[in-house]
Amino acid sequence: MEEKISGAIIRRYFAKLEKHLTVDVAIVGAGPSGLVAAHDLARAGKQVAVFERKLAPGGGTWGGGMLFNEAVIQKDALPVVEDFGVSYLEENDDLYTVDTVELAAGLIMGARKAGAVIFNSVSVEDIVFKNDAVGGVVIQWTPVERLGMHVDPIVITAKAVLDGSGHPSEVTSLATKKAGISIDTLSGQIMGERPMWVEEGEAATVASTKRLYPGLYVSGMAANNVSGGFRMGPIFGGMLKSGRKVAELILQDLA
Ligand code: 48F
Repeated sequence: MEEKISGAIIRRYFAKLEKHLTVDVAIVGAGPSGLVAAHDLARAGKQVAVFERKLAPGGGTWGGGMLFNEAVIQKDALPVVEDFGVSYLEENDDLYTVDTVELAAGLIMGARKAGAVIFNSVSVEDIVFKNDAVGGVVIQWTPVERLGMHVDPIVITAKAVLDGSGHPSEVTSLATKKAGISIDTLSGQIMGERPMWVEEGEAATVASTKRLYPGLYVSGMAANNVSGGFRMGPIFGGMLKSGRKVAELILQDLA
């Protein structure tokens, strides 16, 4: 019995990993924008792998505002929430609340059930940059990264890479620093997140969701950081709509 359990885990995991060594879309970060994008892309028939540094996917969803596990969404983001079967309550002024545990669990389940595969505890430490385009991600176990062990990573190739890494926009940072490219922002470089201004930040999150360079896309707080948008705190409509928008952009480009 002991051997059967270990064998089943190893066989299934490595079959899953091998099947995703080359994908249509590699998504870095299982926050709300990355999970919505993963869901929409997988639902449209694309092969999608999500790489999440932490053990638990969900990014900044779980904690609501200051660990009060409720978040606010706007009316125009309700269709996304409904797509995932997450329940909500009406507050006022076209604002609604969601239980963030249900939101995180719902987004993770929705992405999985649509066919996206999530590799948790796996960090993206570099990009593939070939023929003047971003062509994949370089991955490593998070514990190896955290312990600073001298171990070479492995590579996932992809037609499109989505930077859904949140505030630090790690993938775009790698692309500008290591590949030395100029991206689609006013300065051609990462502009840096600005302080809190909810309405502006929410609008900028969606407006800044874009293709930055051939093969490289950005969503969520990473999009805000890259384009110099304001932050917005525990309101999630912009994140959900950003995930939906970037999936549409990638689908158009891969068509
Ligand atoms: O930040 P995060 O939740 O992504 P998001 O979709 O949503 C932002 C909101 O949660 C919240 C907000 C603004 O106030 O509404 O902040 O932009 O999740 C990003 C995920 O990416 C993972 C990280 O652990 C987190 O779960 N991540 C970051 N860098 C890497 C990574 C990396 N190099 N490799 C793998 N995962």
